[in-house]
Amino acid sequence: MPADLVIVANRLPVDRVTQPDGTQGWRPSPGGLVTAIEPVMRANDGTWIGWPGGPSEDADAGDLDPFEADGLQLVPIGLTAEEIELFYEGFSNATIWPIYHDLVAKPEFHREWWDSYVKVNEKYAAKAASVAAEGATVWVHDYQLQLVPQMLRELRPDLRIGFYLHIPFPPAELFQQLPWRRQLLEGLLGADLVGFQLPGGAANFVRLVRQRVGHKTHRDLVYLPDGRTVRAAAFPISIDAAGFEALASDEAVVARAAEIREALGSPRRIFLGIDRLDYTKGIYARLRAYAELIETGELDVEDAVFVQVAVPSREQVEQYRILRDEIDRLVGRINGDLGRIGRPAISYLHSSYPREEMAALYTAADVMVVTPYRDGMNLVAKEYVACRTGDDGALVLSEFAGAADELRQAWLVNPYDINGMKAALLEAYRADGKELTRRMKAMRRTIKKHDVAAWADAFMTELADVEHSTHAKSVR
Ligand code: GDG
Repeated sequence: MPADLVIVANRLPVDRVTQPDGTQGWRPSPGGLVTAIEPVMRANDGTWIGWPGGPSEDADAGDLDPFEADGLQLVPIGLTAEEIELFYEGFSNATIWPIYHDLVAKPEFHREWWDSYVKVNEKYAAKAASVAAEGATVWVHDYQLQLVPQMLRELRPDLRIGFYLHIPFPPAELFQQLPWRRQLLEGLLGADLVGFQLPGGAANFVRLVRQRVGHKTHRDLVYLPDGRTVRAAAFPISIDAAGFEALASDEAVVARAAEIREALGSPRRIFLGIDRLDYTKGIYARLRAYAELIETGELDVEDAVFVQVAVPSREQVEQYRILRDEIDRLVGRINGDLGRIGRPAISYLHSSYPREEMAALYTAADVMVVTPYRDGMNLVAKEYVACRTGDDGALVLSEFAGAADELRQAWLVNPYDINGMKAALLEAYRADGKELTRRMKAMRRTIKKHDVAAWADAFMTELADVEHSTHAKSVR
């Protein structure tokens, strides 16, 4: 059944799981992208192409058939163990990810990783070409699939192609380290519309295209020699604000929030961090800053506790294993040195949770601490705000998260500045009710207005218009 809307993303919105009886089943998978796209898919009866997780014996054997899960049309792409290692863990997560996040970790460059990236991108493009109806709209997502727009355009010039990057797009100074910089730019230029989280990312892209590929550009437009125009613009992603608010108002969630506070020993203040266990998220420095406040007596373990949820992520990538060990050691040391019986300084959870539990944690937390070194947006910060139905609670937010552009009333911090973070944590801890309400009310207004539906609408509307304006331009 050819589809009029095709979403192409690295992952499907479900994970493949082997059930106790040995049969294969599917389970919804969490994550920023899934949270954001699912409503768009449902509203447009779309088809979603992606990898279901786990290795396939022979990825070309067509062992994976399209299926329907929870009312969504899903088309799985199989990846072999080797492709997972080279394309996914390698090029996507150990080359692109660190370069696009300010070199927070050192990127590795390997030609065989790149070769696999090209091959796997071809696979996604071929699949998209085979399921898209004549003249359909295809929306390609994220850094794992930057070559797909161009590959797909070659196969299917009739399609309208959009691309959205969920992570930052780096300045030229960093991007040009990539041995394959030109191919990546040309891959993205296959799209009619390239979307970024922030205007800065779009500007970086346009500047690089001008410098490295030599195309003419004007503001957010790139003029290609074949007469096509590509638009690069910012579409800050958001959350289902009403959905989170409803969840946070649910009786069971409210009761669970009270239970969490009690289980923590009913402290006066609960600090909370929720992140994928990723070196970009600044978990280590944040916990150190908090521990120093306890050491100096500015905070007391009898009054306050820091709950840090670290969601397991990319566990096969070496830098992620190292990070996990470092944080394990740090938490052990902090609690060993500063905790008392039944009163740890940090309550550390290396696990993922259902949405209801996330909402209960957001509801229980007095100070939400989100301090990435670099983050495309950060949905956790927005989810916290959405859950604060009483207009209370403090958000401490890194200036380097995309969310800081909108959530101006947060306590904004430089995550590299430990003393600055300590000061902000204390201020947030000590803030009076009036101050909290003033800030939270303003932030809640922002996210209610700019929710995920508005984000998707803006992108889809722009994508629908782009061809039109392209035509108008080339005719003129
Ligand atoms: C990338 C960009 C950008 C997390 N753990 C659980 C869980 N989650 C959900 C959160 C939130 C999402 O996953 C995480 O999104 P973030 O934005 O915080 O971070 P990334 O995963 O790095 O996402 C980021 C995003 O894409 C979207 O464009 O904002 O900058 O890096 O929604 O709630 N959900 C559940 N259980 C968990 O344990 N149910």
